[in-house]
Amino acid sequence: MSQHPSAPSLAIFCKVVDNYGDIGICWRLARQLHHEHGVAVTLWVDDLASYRRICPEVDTGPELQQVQGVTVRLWRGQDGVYTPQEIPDIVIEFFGCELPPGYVEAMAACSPRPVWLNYEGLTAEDWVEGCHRLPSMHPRLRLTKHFYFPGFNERTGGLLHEAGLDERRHAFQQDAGAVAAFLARFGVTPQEAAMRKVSLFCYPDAPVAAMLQVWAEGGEPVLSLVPEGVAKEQIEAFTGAPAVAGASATRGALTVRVLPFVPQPDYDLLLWACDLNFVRGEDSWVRAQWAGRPFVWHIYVQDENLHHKKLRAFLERYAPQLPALNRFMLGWNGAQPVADWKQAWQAVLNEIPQDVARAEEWRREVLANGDLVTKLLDFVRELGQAGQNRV
Ligand code: TRH
Repeated sequence: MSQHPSAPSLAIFCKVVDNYGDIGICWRLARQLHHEHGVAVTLWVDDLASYRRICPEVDTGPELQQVQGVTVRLWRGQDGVYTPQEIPDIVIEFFGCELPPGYVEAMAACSPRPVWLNYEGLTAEDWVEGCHRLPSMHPRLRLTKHFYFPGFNERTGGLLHEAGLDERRHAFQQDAGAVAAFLARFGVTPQEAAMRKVSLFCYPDAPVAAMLQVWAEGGEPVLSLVPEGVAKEQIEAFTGAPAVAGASATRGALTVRVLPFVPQPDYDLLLWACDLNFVRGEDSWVRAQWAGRPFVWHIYVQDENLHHKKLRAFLERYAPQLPALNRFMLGWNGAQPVADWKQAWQAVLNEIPQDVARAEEWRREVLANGDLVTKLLDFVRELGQAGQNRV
């Protein structure tokens, strides 16, 4: 979609703290705002190399470039002088990354002032409902920032979900040839494609070695597809070779294949192609929820085991009727001991039909509240109508 004449301009500031989730989410947000709503988006990113891994069109050199209609600017740091003319109608700071002070000064000098949102991390905890859309006054300047919390129900900001996603997913999953051709790109043979396919994306502390052993000793053939760099030591112990893209090994019933880190749209295809997905962090977790397949979430570790609370909050919503998946996810995250991984996995397998049904039901439930970008733009319009801001 080209830019609509009345569409607002918007900037997203993204600090790539660690891993790929932050830029992964900001890039999705930017694309959808531009492609579906015609918003003129500028994405400020401090780490173009990480961005390039999920979007190979990105050039790691220039200060300024256009990527799929989005203006991408290298965010060099907190210094810099900005003028009010440079400030768009809407400014989104991702995950409390601090905007450059000069930029904030320029925002305050605008008349009318821009809408300023802090896009927060996703959690299923109840407290989010009380904090979503709350204002926070700047201590010194005439500026108000509002908190925007993504979430799973109508009292939160929704989840990123682009138009036509489900149609594309269904078409792909129903086209065995397309699935086989996609997997063949990674060396997956037709025989392997007929096995139970499990993608494996997790943090280093996941009990991967135990799982590999269960699959290898199990009664059914399993193909595990592992992005390069994930569970490196455990994968190398299994394959007996460096865990670089293209490496593979079979032991017992298990074949492991190490995949290259693929561009973001291909990661969706991987989730759609597999029967079960191990995902992590925030963005792959959400994408697994749109894949219509059972998933096991590995949550990012937080101090004082706060992440276990977040995991339980999600499981209470998602899996109250799925005891095996519930127990397995708690065990995978170290939130509950697992006496016997073989038994825990078998219980999940026995529950697969219910897990698949729940995956579809959940997707419908969550999307009934609208998608995040539409809700975010509605909120921006409300703020504009309240007379405090532009738009
Ligand atoms: O990379 P992550 O661990 O990101 C995390 C989370 O965002 C977490 O909230 C944050 O606090 C922490 O980083 C610092 O996992 P996540 O969120 O799943 O992001 C991975 C991104 O990488 C996602 O956009 C999907 C993408 N991806 C690809 O594009 N290709 C691939 O091959 C793979 C494996 C992932």
